[in-house]
Amino acid sequence: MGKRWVSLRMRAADREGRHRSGAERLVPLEHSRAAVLPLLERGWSALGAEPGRVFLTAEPIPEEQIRWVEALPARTVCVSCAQEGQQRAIEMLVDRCGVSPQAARSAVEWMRAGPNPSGGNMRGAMLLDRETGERLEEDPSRGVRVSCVDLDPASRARFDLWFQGGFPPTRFREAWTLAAKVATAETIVAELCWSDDPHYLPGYVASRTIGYVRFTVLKEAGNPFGGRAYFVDRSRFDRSALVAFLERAPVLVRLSDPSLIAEV
Ligand code: PML
Repeated sequence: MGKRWVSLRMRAADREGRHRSGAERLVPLEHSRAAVLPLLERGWSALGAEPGRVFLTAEPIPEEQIRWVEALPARTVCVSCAQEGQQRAIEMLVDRCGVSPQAARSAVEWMRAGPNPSGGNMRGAMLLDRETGERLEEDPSRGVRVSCVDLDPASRARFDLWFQGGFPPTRFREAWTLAAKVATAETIVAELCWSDDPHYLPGYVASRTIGYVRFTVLKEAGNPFGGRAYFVDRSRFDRSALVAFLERAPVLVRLSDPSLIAEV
């Protein structure tokens, strides 16, 4: 029998059930106790003084089910303001990833105004037709939440050694890890993301072809809206298969060569 792994998921929600924070880990069973505490603390700190709940789920995963994928090469592009960052992100989606200008602009508009059609942010990502920009999620107020993914422990150690605990922030590591899983979904041609944290301004465009390209500023300071848009090739799109892969297929990301992250 192979090694035993555990998928850990944390979700914090306010009293009305509105999403406040979420995080994922996929760790060897023997690391699972140590991994739970930071998730719990993160959930509580996202709620602050607000009443709410933190949900923690732990699910055993047999090693045979885990798919290994290579980490994406990552680099940072410096821009001076959100307008420049968004313009350059749109150009990258259009010129390098096969997304139409209309679909790229539509994603930016949704993310600036709050991607949830009922107002505000979503727990998961939007699925957008790469040609028309049409929303393709079954429930557009929930979106699709990528789960069951992590950097494998040896790669995590390599990553930490490379950056020696300094830059870049944890947010980069987590987003870049999720993006590696997303990029292996064949029907997704690209991703656009920035945080819903009003004070965290960087964001990225990612795909199999360009890797993970961070922009130092992709949203206006103080804007509480953000999220993720996955651009989908409609001709090959099977929603249930894609959602099953993103939400449930266990994936470990391997960083074989730290020079992939040398330009972050
Ligand atoms: C998020 O908060 O989930 C989005 C994080 C975007 C990370 C951008 C980066 O620093 O690379």
